[in-house]
Amino acid sequence: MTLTHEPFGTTEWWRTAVIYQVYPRSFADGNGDGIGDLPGITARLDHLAALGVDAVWLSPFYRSPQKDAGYDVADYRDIDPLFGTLADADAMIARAHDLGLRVIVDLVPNHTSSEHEWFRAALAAGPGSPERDRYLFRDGQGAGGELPPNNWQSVFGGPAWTRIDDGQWYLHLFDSSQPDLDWTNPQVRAEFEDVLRFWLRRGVDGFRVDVAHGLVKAEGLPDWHGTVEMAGSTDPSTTDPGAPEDGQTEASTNGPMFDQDGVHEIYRSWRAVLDEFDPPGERHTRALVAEAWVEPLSRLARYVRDDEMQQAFNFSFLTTLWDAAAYRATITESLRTLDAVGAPATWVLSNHDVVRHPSRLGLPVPGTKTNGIFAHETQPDEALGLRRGRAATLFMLALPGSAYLYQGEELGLPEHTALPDDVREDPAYFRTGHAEAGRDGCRVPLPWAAGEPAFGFSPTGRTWLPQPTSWAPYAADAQAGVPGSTLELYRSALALRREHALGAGGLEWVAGYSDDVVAFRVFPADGGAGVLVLANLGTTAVPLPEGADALLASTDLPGDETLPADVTVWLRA
Ligand code: TEU
Ligand code: CA
Repeated sequence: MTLTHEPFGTTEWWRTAVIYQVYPRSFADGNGDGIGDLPGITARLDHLAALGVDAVWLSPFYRSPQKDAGYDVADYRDIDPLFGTLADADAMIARAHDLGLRVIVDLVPNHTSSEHEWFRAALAAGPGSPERDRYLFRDGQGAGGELPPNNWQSVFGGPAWTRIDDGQWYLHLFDSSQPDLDWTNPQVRAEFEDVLRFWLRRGVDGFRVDVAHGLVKAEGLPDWHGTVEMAGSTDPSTTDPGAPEDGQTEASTNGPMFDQDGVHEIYRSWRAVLDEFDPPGERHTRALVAEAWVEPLSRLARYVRDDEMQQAFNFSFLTTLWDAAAYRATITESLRTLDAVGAPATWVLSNHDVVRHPSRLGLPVPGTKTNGIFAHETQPDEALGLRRGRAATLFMLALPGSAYLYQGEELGLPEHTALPDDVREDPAYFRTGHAEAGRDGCRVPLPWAAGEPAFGFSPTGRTWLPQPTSWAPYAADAQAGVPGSTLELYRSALALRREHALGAGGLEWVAGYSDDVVAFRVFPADGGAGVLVLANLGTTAVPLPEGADALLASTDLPGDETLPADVTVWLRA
């Protein structure tokens, strides 16, 4: 047995929190226009309290032309009319706090919308102006400047530069409607510190920082011959055959536009801003969470040093393939590198940018294909994927640290893999020339009530993306109180996690099981025995320990003292 991680005990809330991601346009529609909104969220927050999560993170609800579903912000201090008003945001935050839920909002500092007043002013003011210096405008190459300033590609496909009428080009790592800011400009730094204070004054408990690894670009914007893409690359057919066998793939995130040392100074200054809001005698009550697709984990750990952010999403865990040895390696490495800087590990399987994990795990090579699935491609096995998805979630929720859930995963929702192409909205689908399906399939409005129009998402039955007709059995009201349903599995797991203080626990690997079994014991700081977790990622059943006392299993156990394939069990240790 190897002790991998000492218990932390319970200190700051974010060290152990289960954080539920709300994607506002698809959570619940209050006014019937087919798009989710803040009143819809507020009305359904009791579902999250009953689920047993500690906090919610909301994807952007700011004023935006919605070219990238709100990750293109035109005004960081206002709510888009699609989602409601500032008063609706205040009411949502107050209701969440009444229910004991903390609130994390999304901050998008790498780029603004092209409709932001700064970008409009930059276009109007012309080359060489201070207005242009808040963004990355450059002259082109070639005799007439007709070639882009460098060879960078957008993460969504196509060139990362767009030329404007007076001949200059501007950089956009994402869509052309998302011009990158120049973070060497002090005005940009001051503006975002002020935006942080604006939301802290409204009572938010933290920020999820979008593209946290992208703000600073290498001096001189040098050419680069690597590839950038959404969610890294986990499809073995497109990865380097010499890539390590631990399930981690060659980083696609190490170019001159990502993970530059200069970003850390920015986060130190933000940490100081958040600290202004700590009540006397308390420390780090507000949290910063890095969305940084950075590998290896030792580079990611730099974002969560004590004077920077509190957490970083663990995308190495999300992209680990369905393989016990790969999971052991990722979990060990995550705990080791994050312990070294005093930060909690985080765990995540799904979000609004990747194919939902039950669908990924139902593919012939389980865990691949993060970037969308078309109807004409190999389809996931829905039942097998759900069985594995539940098993994956159950071992994730036992791990020490903080875990993220993406809305709808508590219902076991699959990806919508049969969306007609003419309803797609993700710019990644368009900018890759339709080569990638993109992210719409994980963003379909939630089913709340099996018998109602739009499965209860909207009072009028309208939905901005169509829901599969097969979703009735996934509706929240069809699962609530039903033993064995995915919703009840999540509720039970979260209740037991709290009861046994698993998030604050230590972890040791347990020997004596087949290599295909992820076997570990998690134990509380107070020295209690804790919980033995066994996840069978192999193809045949394995014997359970003698006298095993099951607290919870991801699928009903057969009762013959075995753990079937693709099932996780929590046993009293
Ligand atoms: O996604 C960030 C993102 O796509 C990159 O981190 C990328 O995967 C990586 O750098 C590739 O190496 C965020 C949001 O989650 C997403 O919804 C937005 O579309 C995007 O930023 C732009 O704001
Ligand atoms: Ca609405």
